[in-house]
Amino acid sequence: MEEKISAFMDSVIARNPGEVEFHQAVHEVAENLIPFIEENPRYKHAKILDRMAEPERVIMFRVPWQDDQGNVQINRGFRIEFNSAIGPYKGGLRFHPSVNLSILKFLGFEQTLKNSLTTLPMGGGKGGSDFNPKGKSDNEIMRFCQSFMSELFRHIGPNTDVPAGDIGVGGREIGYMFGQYKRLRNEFTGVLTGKGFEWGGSLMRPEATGFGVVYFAQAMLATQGQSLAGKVVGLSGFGNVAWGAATKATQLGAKVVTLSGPDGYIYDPEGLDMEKIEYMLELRATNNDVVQPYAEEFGAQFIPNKTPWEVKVDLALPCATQNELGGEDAKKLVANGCVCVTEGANMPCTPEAIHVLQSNKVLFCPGKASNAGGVAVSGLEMSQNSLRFNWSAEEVDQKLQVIMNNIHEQCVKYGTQSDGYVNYVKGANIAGFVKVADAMLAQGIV
Ligand code: NDP
Ligand code: 2IT
Repeated sequence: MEEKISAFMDSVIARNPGEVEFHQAVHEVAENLIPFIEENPRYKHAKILDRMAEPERVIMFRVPWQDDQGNVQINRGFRIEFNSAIGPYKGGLRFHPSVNLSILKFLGFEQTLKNSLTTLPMGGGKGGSDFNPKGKSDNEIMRFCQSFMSELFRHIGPNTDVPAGDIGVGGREIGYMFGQYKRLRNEFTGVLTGKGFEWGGSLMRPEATGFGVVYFAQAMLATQGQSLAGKVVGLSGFGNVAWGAATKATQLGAKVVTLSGPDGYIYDPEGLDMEKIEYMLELRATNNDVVQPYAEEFGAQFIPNKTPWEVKVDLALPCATQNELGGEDAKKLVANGCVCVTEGANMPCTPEAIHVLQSNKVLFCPGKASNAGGVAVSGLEMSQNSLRFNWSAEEVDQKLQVIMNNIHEQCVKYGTQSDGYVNYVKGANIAGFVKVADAMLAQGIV
C-alpha cells in the first residue's frame, strides 16, 4: 500500500512542482483514501482520486489599484474552481501576503471534502490575493476590492461559483466586493456569502465557524463521557474563527486562557469574558495584526514571539493558520495532559503533530470536519437567498448544531478503529470523498 501511495504522490508532485502545502493536503487524504479505493475498485477504474487532485479550472489575474499616495500597486488575484460534482464551486477568499497557488490549491482541495461533509449541495473552490491588508486605509481596501471584483465577476455567479471570507476577508471586504459585482452585472443575487444581514446575509454567519468548532469539540469529548464545562482551553489566533470559538466555549462554561497573533501570545489565567472577547474585534479592526495591546488592557501576560501550545490546557483549538502547531508543540500538549485538539483553522497541525497526537490517543479532528460550520451556514445563506427569506438566529444555530453533530457521526462511522479510538482524519476523508466520488461516477468522465 505504501508503494501505491508514494507512486500517486510522485505524480502529484511532478505535476505541481514546489507546491508544498498542496502536496501536504493531498498526501494526508491519499493515505486514507488509497486503501479505501483498493477495496472499492469502481473508484479506482474511474481514476476518481486522480481527477479530484486536479482542479477543474485555475484563474489568475492582475489586480492593479492606487494607494492613498497615488502610487500604482499591483497584486495577483486567484480563483481555484476545484470541483463542481455536487454543486457550484464554494469557498472563501483569502487576502494575505503569503497567498500563492500552492496555498489556495490546498485550501480548494480540502474545501471539496469539507463541503461534501456538510450534506449541502456545494462544490469546492478557493481564491484570494497576495494583497496585505495590514496598515491599509479603508479607502485602499475598498479600491483593492473593487479592482479584484472587476475581473472576478466574469467567473462567478450564484449558480456557478459563490466566494466568501477567509483570512483578511470579513464583512467589510465582502460588502465592497458585492457592491462592485452588483454594479457590473446589474443583478442583486446571492453571489457572495458573509453579506451584511440588511442586504442578504444570514444571521449567525459571523459566529458560525467558531461556534461549529466548539459544538464539534463537545461531541468529541462526549465520546469519552466528558463535557466542555470546566475545561481549560488554549486558543490561537484572534480573528473571526478564534472570536467565535472563544465566545461559544465561554458560554458553555469552559475557560479560554490564551489567544495569539504574529507578535506572540496572551496568557490570561483568569479566562476570557464577554468584554475581553468583544475587545478581540477591536484588535482585528485596527488592521495592525498584533495581540500585545490585550495584555495592557486587561493586565494579562504577553509572551512575545511564541505560540500558546506550551500552556497547560485540556482542549486546544488552533484557529490562526496552516502549520502553526508542530510536532514539538504536540508533545508539549500531550505532556501537559491535553485530551482533545479540534482544528478551527485549515490544516493548522503539521503531519508530525497529528502523528504525535494520534499515537498518544489524544482526540484529534482535522479542520475539514470541525470548521465546516462556517461554510455550512454559507450554504444556508445561499438557501435563504434563493428563497428570498430569512431564518431567525435560533433557526440557523439549530441547523448548524444538527449539521455539526451529523459530521461528527459520519467521522465516527468511517473512522472508528478496532480499539475504539476514532481516527477523525480517516473518517472525514472517507465520508467526504464518497459523496463527491459517487457524483463524479454518475456524471461520467468529465
Ligand atoms: P481572520 O483574518 O479573521 O484572522 C486571521 C487569523 O490568522 C489571525 O488570528 C492571525 O493570527 C492569523 N494569521 C493569518 N495569517 C497568518 C500567517 N501567515 N502567519 C501567522 N498567522 C497568521 O481569519 P479567520 O479567522 O477567518 O481564519 C482563520 C483560519 O480559519 C484560517 O485557517 C481559515 O482558513 C480558517 N477558516 C475560516 C473560516 C471563516 O469562515 N472565516 C471558515 C473555516 C476555516 P495570528 O497572526 O495569530 O496567527
Ligand atoms: O475555509 C472555509 O471553509 C471558509 N473560509 C468559509 C468558506 C465559505 O464559503 O463560507
